[in-house]
Amino acid sequence: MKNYDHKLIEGKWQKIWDEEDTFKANNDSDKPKYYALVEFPYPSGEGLHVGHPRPYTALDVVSRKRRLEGYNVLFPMGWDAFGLPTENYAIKNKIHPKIVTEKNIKRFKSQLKSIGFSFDWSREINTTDPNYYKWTQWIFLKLFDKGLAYKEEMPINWCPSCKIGLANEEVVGGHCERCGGEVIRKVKNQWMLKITEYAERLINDLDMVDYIERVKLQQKNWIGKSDGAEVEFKISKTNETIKVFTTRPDTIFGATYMVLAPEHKIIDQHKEYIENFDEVLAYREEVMKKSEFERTELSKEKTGVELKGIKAINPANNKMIPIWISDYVLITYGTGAVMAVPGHDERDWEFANKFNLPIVEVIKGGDVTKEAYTNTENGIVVNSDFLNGLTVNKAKEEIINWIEKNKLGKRKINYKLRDWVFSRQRYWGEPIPMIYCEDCGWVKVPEEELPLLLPEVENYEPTDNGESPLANIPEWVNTTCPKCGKPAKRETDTMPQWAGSSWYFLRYTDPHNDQELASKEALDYWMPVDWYNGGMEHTTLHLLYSRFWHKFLYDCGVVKDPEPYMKRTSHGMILGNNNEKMSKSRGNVINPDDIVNEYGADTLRTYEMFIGDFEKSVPWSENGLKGCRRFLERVWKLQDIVIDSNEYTKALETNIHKTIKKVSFDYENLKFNTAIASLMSLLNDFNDYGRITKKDLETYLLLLNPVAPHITEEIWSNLGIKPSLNKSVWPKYDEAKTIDEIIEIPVQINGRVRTTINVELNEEESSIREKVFKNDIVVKFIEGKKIIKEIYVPRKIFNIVVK
Ligand code: ANZ
Ligand code: ZN
Repeated sequence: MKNYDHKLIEGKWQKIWDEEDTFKANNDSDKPKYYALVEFPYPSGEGLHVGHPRPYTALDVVSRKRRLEGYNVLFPMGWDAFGLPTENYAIKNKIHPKIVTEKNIKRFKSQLKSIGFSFDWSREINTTDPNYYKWTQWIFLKLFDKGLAYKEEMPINWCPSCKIGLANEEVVGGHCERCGGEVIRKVKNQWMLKITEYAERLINDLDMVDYIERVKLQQKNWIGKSDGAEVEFKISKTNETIKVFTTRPDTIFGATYMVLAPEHKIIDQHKEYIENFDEVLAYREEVMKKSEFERTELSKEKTGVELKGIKAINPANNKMIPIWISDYVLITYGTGAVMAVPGHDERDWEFANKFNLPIVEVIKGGDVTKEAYTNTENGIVVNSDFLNGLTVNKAKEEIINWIEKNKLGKRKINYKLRDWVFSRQRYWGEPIPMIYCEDCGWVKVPEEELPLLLPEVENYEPTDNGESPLANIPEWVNTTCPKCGKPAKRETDTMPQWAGSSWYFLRYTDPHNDQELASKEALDYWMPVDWYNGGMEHTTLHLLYSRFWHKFLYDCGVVKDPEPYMKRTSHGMILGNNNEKMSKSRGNVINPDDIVNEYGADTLRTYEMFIGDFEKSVPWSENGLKGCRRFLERVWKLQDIVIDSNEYTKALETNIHKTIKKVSFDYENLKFNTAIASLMSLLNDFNDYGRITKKDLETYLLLLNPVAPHITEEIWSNLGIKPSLNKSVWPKYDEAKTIDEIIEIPVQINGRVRTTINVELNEEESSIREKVFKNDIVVKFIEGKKIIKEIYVPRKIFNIVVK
């Protein structure tokens, strides 16, 4: 047999698959459907790195297996191509982002093709294609129609020296990524999407889907549901009340002061009563420079200013308590005000300790002079008038009823989730199809005018006052109101990076449709996605945003299911060989092109699946890669010992059936590494045996094919089997034949056989020992005695000596 020439083989099969449309998904098929989805990449200038193929290979394995199992499989690929890096590159090099994107996509595509993924390339999509973003804009208009898109003043990150609004990822430790200057928060009118309206459904419907538990938890934590109450505190001198949100109304008698977010409206509304208003303003100014993350860091030294001249009245005991402002209270959560209970809240305790505010114990069990007593689940209430003696849970119910009866507030559920800021003052994004008219307010661009094309500009930099570069094109900005015909102005903000990826999985079902985002039939047939795999970094935002849009489209009757993805898994990263994240600056990036060239796509694929636990991050190793290449060379050499027989090799029958079972199971359960290990072990068995029947080799090739598709197709065709491997059928195993021969082993205690146990012919000693000591009769005979000796004579007898 000639040598294993990966270049020749891989080029040949990739061409055949292309020409024969082998992986084309059919929208009209009698077969059951299967929709496998991987996150589409952002086509960066750096090209693919070896981290990309890991998830793609995993679902390629699943897709190829499903096709052999008789499914009509949709496994698509596309480009999430709007976004900052391309825009920044365009600014720097004065090249249109469209040209940059085209070039990057071309590179990515040829790289992906060289790895032999079974994508249906006829369904390739690109979020920057007007035929695609027409529908992104269309969904936005639907959201606007339903009152789910609105404009509101929101703070953005602003670099005063670059005069530019920055995305969160451009702010590094509070500083501008470009110039290093301090970034401040600047308030701007922005488009917002009301994702909060879907918060409850986004939690509850997680019960319908099969996501790994950790991902469900991340979704829930991100939404952050809190059960509690809103309570009104009167403010002295004014006729005003301030509402606080608390999850612990049972501790209200311990509320010894109040803390407001420095941005709280009441401060400016009643500045005439605040004696130290200047000090308050100065503090506020300092705070505005900090990110929310910095503000709420637990370990941080507490700061704050008392509002001198006014007090709040605790409605439970009518005591006057001081009002403070501090950065640890956020304006964006709850009501922007808290009743501080230093006895039982850590941050309140630290604050009270620093500023000498009174600390009152209202739950028994800790020592509140030393630290906040927070672990109060089973605590009993004290120092709290009519709540005394109640458990925390009872007290909560009791006090909420009392608050509601006395019209001091109400039961309230709060979510951490905020509405989604859907505006960016940037060029390389979908134009928001809205027009502002002095008379009519915000008016939609008429649907029949979509797509609203991104116009050509000279310069991609945002303007000096932080508007998008679109604001610099008067002939684009100035238009007429679609409602009344008067002069009006277009919105110049564009959509955020997340927009295009919030519905892309729907477009794949019918990517060339120019009448609808996809036909009802196509959506009904393919959706929901059966299996979606993507990065851990996307298990919060992208997953949440796309679930939200899908639920919205469900409410509009566009899709038939409330959830888009039936199953969601996540992969670990591939690290540099020094265990660090691969990055250009660390100089440890491995380019898959080099690997494909030198070792072959099949070796790369096998290694990426064999490298370790799919869900964990693992370092790249050249030796591991070489080991996989040697394995494939040995697979290739099986052709030297093949005998022309349509029978199984009787002596290896159990091993073969066991391997079919294990590989079939492992491919479905993210255990690609152990599947490959068992294929390596079966290969050894054939080599030890000295020959392999054609029948067994066929089975072997089918099992290995999803991981190493080129070499297996080639050997298959060398064997002269018709039709080609990819039109064949996934092997079945016979359960009875997966079980090793069972033998009976006598168990002897102090020289007398007391019982027998059944074990497999090749069962490990440790497992046999376990069985022996679980046996009822053995347990009875050794009870209360000391084991002096145990000897196992393999396949003969198990001896125990006790005293
Ligand atoms: C009194 C109290 C006593 C509280 C106690 C906690 C423990 P989660 O669970 O995250 O919803 N809080 C309310 N609004 C806030 C804001 N805008 N910024 C910072 N903190 C805020 O937390 C709710 C609790 O966080 C609320 O319950 C409030 O403090 C605080 F022993 O009220 B609590
Ligand atoms: Zn008008």
